[in-house]
Amino acid sequence: MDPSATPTHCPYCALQCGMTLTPAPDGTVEVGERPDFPVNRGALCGKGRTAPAVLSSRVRLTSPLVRENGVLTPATWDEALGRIAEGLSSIRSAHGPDALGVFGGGGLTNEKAYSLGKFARLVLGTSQIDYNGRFCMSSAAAAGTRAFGLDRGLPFPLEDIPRTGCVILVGSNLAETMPPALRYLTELRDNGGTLIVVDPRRTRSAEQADLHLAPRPGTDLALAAGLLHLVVAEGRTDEEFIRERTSGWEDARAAAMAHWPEYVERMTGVPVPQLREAVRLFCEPEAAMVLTARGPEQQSKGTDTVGAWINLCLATGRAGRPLSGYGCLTGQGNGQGGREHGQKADQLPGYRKLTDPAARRHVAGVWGVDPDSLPGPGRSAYELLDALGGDVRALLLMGSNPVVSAPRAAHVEERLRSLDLLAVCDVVLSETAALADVVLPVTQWAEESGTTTSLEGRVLLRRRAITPPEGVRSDLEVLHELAARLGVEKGFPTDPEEVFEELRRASAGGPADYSGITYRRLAEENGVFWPCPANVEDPAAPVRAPGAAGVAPASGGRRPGAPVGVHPGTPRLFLDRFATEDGLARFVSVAHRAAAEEPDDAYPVVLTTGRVVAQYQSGAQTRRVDELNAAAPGPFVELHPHLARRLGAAEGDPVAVVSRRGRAVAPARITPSIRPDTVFMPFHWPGEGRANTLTNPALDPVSRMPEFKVCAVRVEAVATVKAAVGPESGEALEAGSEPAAATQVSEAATA
Ligand SMILES: Nc1nc2c(c(=O)[nH]1)N[C@H]1C(S)=C(S)[C@@H](COP(=O)(O)OP(=O)(O)OC[C@H]3O[C@@H](n4cnc5c(=O)[nH]c(N)nc54)[C@H](O)[C@@H]3O)O[C@H]1N2
Ligand SMILES: Nc1nc2c(c(=O)[nH]1)N[C@H]1C(S)=C(S)[C@@H](COP(=O)(O)OP(=O)(O)OC[C@H]3O[C@@H](n4cnc5c(=O)[nH]c(N)nc54)[C@H](O)[C@@H]3O)O[C@H]1N2
Ligand code: SF4
Ligand SMILES: [Mo]
Repeated sequence: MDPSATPTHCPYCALQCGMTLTPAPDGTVEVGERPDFPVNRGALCGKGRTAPAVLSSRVRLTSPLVRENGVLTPATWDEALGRIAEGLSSIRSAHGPDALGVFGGGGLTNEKAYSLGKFARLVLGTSQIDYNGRFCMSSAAAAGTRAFGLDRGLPFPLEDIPRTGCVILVGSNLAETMPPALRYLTELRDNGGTLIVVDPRRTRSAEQADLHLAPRPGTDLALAAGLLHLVVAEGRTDEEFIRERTSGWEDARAAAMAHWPEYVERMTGVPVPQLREAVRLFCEPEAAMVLTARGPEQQSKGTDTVGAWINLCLATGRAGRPLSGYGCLTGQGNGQGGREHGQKADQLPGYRKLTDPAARRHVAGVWGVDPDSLPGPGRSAYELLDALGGDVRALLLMGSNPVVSAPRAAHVEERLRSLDLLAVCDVVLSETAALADVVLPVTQWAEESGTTTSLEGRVLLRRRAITPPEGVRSDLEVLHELAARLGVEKGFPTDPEEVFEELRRASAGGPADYSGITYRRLAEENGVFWPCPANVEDPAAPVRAPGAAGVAPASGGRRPGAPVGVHPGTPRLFLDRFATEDGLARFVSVAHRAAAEEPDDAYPVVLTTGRVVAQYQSGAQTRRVDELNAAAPGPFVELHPHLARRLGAAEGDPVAVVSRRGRAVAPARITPSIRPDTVFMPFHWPGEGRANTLTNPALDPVSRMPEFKVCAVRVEAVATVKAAVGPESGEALEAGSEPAAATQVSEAATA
């Protein structure tokens, strides 16, 4: 490896591929391979390869901006920070601390997420903090906690996948969303294992499968319960496992038995012989796994749906055993760590509960405050966005672009505009930053150090590789400065390692215990899997951190050469016991229910949404990269040839998709790979093709996840719609409308 190359990790998804960065003489930064990092072994997708393009000051913000006479205008840091601090103070004086909102992101490092949560509760004193992870894997997290007593996306490393017998991949298009990870599925099949993909579309991932089940969106619960019915009917349950390692089977069994194969076929559209074949492939081998992603999770019954898939694993003894188990493929770069350290409405660092008196005492102790001064749980992400301009008057936003990515986005945009103060920290002028009163330009991945926790629960060190441009500051500096201006001089260090040292103490003894992890270790090892408590006496013995019930130790034992007393980290969870009080995994009793919005005469088609390989999330970063725009230039509506024929739409013709919340227009992409009753739109773009103008903010009752994956729409060829379309709810249709004053930015601002 070139000695000037810094080993680090990609800024984007949860795979956190290893890469190196080398500054070139012309000021650009070169990405190199890091074959020593086992997860991707040097492979990168196009987003990772081109990530340095977003470091260029041509596309990013390099000066703070404040709104003057309706226009965002360059300002000094002092003015911009002063404006935010004064705004926050005066709104708090007038309306109380809960009038101040904070919104974070799963892309933020552990250090930033931790500091943001601490800032909200300790400096602002507000309960009103949540983050975009609520839109991501919150249903799987809730279901995992309910069943296993602990949520870590994958309870085993990716390297276990090729060695199991069968994988059911539910609503993940991994071939596009984590391309280097496709290797694990290819190797599985090379080893004689089988792959079942559950997706309403025949995606690139589904093309790899031995069996592709294409249910109607929103019916995964019925599908999973139907498979469990067949498992029972065919006598394929693992009675010993059920008896010794689970509770709640009788009720779950009874609920599943109501899902007769023919009923399930009717609900899901998956033919009975395919259901039987899936059961055979899943049950015949020694070991098997179920992996879910956003397809089944982003539903108003996402938590119960994941619960139904977990039930299937438990009933067949495919959990808490080597090479078997249920896992969720977390999405954002720090989607896992971002949900552990306190930016979620109901959480304290270490994956502790904000309502648990012992957790409050511990964290308040680390922070040096009275536990009673910590506010209680606040609203979930969508509920918080919906409350803006009502009782929440100010919002500090870091690491998300809800104007594009939130459900019912036109309404969210209107709420953001109605705030007394919107302050956004970002690297680029995102669509949300463009609405702000104050924008702060911050450093990003390659310009600062910090840790992330990958989808495997592997804590990683991203290293600073280059010097940031003039004019930008880090998110940690922003929080430090704002805290000081609001009267809290101490407790917000700007050095990430110092923050991490405090995070270690705050997480000690919690479910996500990082206390045994140090920057030094992370620099020497290829990441450390949590839980990793400090001060273990015999690292080979099963370790139970106080409060973290039932966490099995790393199966590999002590790291060679590691000093005695250093915990090796925990690649595999639950092998001895689950993390519940009694050590047993809990079945849930769940039954099929309809989506919040089912098709009817006015809106006869189902819309589902998701991703394409070349764009990332709201596109704030990747839409600024030429190579990625060439590959994925804009939104589209994927529809089946039958539906296209009915509309009279040809490939590339603009089609309008209309829901009760609004209307979006994008070119038709006609393909037999989607169900005829369903259309698909990627959500990466703003403007008239914004998918989230249409989506339904109906929330899951447990996880508060919005129903991004199912809503009812009608689809019309644009030439014929002029007279016909109109929102039934009477809501303003803001898709594509250029908000006159608010998005104006003075020329100098982004130069
Ligand atoms: N290229 C790219 N990669 C990314 C991201 C990105 O934006 N772009 N984002 C990252 C993040 S944060 C995340 S969360 C992950 C998401 O990764 P994935 O979950 O793989 O991505 P999605 O495209 O949202 O959804 C996956 C699949 O769910 C299917 N689906 C839709 N409705 C249903 C349903 O009702 N049931 C089932 N079973 N399937 C359904 C869709 O057809 C789609 O193929 O990707 C990460 N990686
Ligand atoms: N219809 C539909 N909508 C969806 C989904 C879907 O499947 N369908 N998926 C949902 C999911 S899973 C997710 S995760 C969300 C994601 O959607 P968003 O929350 O909008 O995520 P990003 O586009 O990644 O936004 C991150 C923002 O933070 C900025 N940023 C990057 N790094 C930093 C940093 O270090 N500091 C600061 N301050 N800013 C930074 C980026 O420039 C960008 O503007 O979208 C959700 N929305
Ligand atoms: S798969 Fe994810 S982590 Fe890997 S290079 Fe692509 S975006 Fe980056
Ligand atoms: Mo996500």
